[in-house]
Amino acid sequence: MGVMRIGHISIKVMDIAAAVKHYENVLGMKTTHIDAQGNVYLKCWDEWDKFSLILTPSDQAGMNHVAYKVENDADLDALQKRVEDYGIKTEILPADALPFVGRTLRFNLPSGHQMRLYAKKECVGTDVGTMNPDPWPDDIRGAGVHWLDHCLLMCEMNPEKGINKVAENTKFMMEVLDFYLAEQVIVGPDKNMQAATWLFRSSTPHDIAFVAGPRQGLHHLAFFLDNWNDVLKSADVMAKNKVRIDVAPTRHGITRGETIYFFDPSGNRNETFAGLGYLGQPDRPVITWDEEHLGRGIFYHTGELNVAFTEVYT
Ligand code: M3P
Ligand code: FE
Repeated sequence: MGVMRIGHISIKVMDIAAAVKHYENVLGMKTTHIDAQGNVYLKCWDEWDKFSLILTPSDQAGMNHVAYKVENDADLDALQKRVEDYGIKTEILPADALPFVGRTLRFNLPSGHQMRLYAKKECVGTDVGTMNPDPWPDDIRGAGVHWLDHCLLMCEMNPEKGINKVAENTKFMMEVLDFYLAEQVIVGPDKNMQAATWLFRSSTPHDIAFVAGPRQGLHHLAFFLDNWNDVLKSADVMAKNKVRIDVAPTRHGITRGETIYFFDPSGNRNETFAGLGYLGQPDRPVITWDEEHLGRGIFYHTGELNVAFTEVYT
C-alpha cells in the first residue's frame, strides 16, 4: 500500500532540557527513550508507536529528517527502485540505526530535505489501550495533543533562476510516493507556478505541505487536537507557560484547520490544530488559491498575510 502517514520528525534544539520541558508540559507529550548520545524520543497519548518526535542537541534549530511509515516491509524495496529510477540516490539504513525502528530507506527530496521511510517501529500502544478504552487518559498534561499530524517544509523558489522546489517536490511526491494533491497556491504572471502545495496519503487534507521561500527549511511541525475549544485551551496553556505565540487562534482557508502557531524554546515553529477539514480522497478535485486570495487561504478571518509568518523559520 505504500506510505501510510507521518511517523516521526527529528529536530535540532539548542537547550535540550528546555525543549523537553516544552514538548512535555506545553504539548503534553511523554518521553519514551533517551539514547546514549542524549537524543530524546517522545510520543503523544493517542499514538501507538514508540515515538513521533526526536529532539537532538545542537547549536542551531531546524529539522534533521522527517520519516513516513509505509505499510509493508516490501514497500521499502519497491519504493527504493522508484526513487532511484526517478534519479534520486537512496540508502538503506539497517534496523536500529534509530532505536526501535526497522530498516529504513533514506533519500533527499528535490528541495534537499532528508526524508526517511520505514515499515516497523516498536508498538507500545496508546495511553488508553485497546480493550474497552476511555476516550482520553487521566494524566493529560498541557495541550494534550493527540498525534503528530503533518509538517510544512519551506522550499527554495527563485523564478529568475528557474528554481521552484515546491513544484519539484510535489511532482516527486505524487509520481513516486503516490501522494495526492489536496490544495495548491498558484502564482506568477501566467498563473502557472506552484508556490505552495498540500498533499496527503492518509484521509486528511494533508500529511505534508511545501511552501516557497528564499531557502530550504522547516516551517512547522503540527499536532492534532479534537476541536476549537482545545485549540483555545492550548493557547491558554501557552500563555501560562510564557510560550512565544506566533499566530493566535484562527482558521485556515486552506485545509479549513482551526489553528494556533507558536515556537519551541529553540525557535522551531509548532502548530496545534483541530478540524478534519474534509476527507482526503484520491478523486477529490484539487483546490486552487490564487495570489489575490492567498491571505484568506492562510488566515481566513483577517485575510492578512504576515510577512514574519513566511519568512521566519528554522
Ligand atoms: C498550514 C496548514 C503557510 C500555510 C500553512 C498552512 C505556511 O499550516 O496546516 O494548513 O503559508
Ligand atoms: Fe500546518
